[in-house]
Amino acid sequence: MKINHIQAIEILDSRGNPTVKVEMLLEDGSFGDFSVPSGASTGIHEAHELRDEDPLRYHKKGVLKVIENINSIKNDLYKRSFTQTSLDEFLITKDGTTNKNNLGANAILGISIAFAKACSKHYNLPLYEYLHRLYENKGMRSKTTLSSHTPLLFSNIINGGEHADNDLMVQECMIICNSRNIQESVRKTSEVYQSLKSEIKKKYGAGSTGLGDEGGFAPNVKNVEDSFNLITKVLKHLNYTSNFVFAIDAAASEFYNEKEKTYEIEKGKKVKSKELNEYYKELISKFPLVSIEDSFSEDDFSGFASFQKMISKLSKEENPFSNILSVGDDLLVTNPQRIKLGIEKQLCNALLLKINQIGTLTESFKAAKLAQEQGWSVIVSHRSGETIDSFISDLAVAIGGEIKLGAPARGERVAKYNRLLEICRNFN
Ligand code: 2PG
Ligand code: MG
Repeated sequence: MKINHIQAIEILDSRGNPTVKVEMLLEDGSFGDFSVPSGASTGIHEAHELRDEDPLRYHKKGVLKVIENINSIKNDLYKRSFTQTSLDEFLITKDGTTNKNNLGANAILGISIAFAKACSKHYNLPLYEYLHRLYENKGMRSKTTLSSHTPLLFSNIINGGEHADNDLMVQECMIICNSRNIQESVRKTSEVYQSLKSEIKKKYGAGSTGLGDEGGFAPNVKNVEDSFNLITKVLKHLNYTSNFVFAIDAAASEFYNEKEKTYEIEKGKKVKSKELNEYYKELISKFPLVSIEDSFSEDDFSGFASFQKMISKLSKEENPFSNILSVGDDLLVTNPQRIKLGIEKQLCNALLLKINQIGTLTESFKAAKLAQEQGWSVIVSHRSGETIDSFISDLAVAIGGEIKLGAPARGERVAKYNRLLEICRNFN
């Protein structure tokens, strides 16, 4: 496939910070674009997100250098024909560093995903179908092999940590609707979200229903128990107790004190690794909690290993669910090398897949494959700084993964829910 035209522009993300949007035209006129998301609780091993560092623009967050870098390789890109793999390899080689320091992972990802979208147009396939065939190495022109997988929704409805201005140290309190019927899961999740608003107002008073970065509420809850008690009450009221289970993203790197080797799990309450493990064990026994992401700090391998051991040893009474997910986000950073390490050292049993942590579609596919071959779940994820781009919804369907997509509110989050409603409408 030959690229005829590329244009990159600086736009705003959902936090009002600049990010880059890449638009691309192929030789036959097929068009693709992608707006790159951005994290707040980023892992230290993520690929490099390039920023201008110019104090006079956007508080140093401008992305004009990213645009310059894209422009500087445009002519080379126009010269030859590419597949997704050869394009991504070209970009990786052109950058020449292991963490995409030179061009910037944001520059590379913009081109990589805009190309994938344009190719889906070229083959006249829905994006998820195109991605599915690419992932499974199936022919593009063969008879349809429509993938009919509806992801489970990991919906972050109470925000804390780096995403909210409250005292909750754990970053995300999520609910997962256990239905794979998309109309049902979106509706029930939305109903819980709306009822939760009333419940928060009742308990915490006026001014308590403000939102965090991912559209979830950010009331002044002290801890996960407070959050889960609120949600439990709402579920009971709606008669949805059997329709939902819970998940958290501890994002524990953010409350880890390296020097002291302690975790500040609640404001002012610091615990050692062993106690943190006990804390999680207690939460699992008290609530239908089936998934814990980044339970320990990104390089605290012994913490992760002990957590993995703990969940695999839980008795039926302690855990009525067959399998608790230990999800690696900052731990694995969608990087095949880190995933291999995670497998070898048995650090977790699920991958959070964020395309901008690694920077190309090819490497993201490699990460997902590695995890799935291991029998791990793969949860495709948004970032806290998003745009209305809904690529991750197509991606989750294409690879047969689940999806983490924030609350069912605010344009940039709703875009992903709505895209799933479109894609999966005929699946059930
Ligand atoms: C996370 C993400 C998304 P951020 O930690 O999983 O929820 O947050 O994009 O800020 O890293
Ligand atoms: Mg996370």
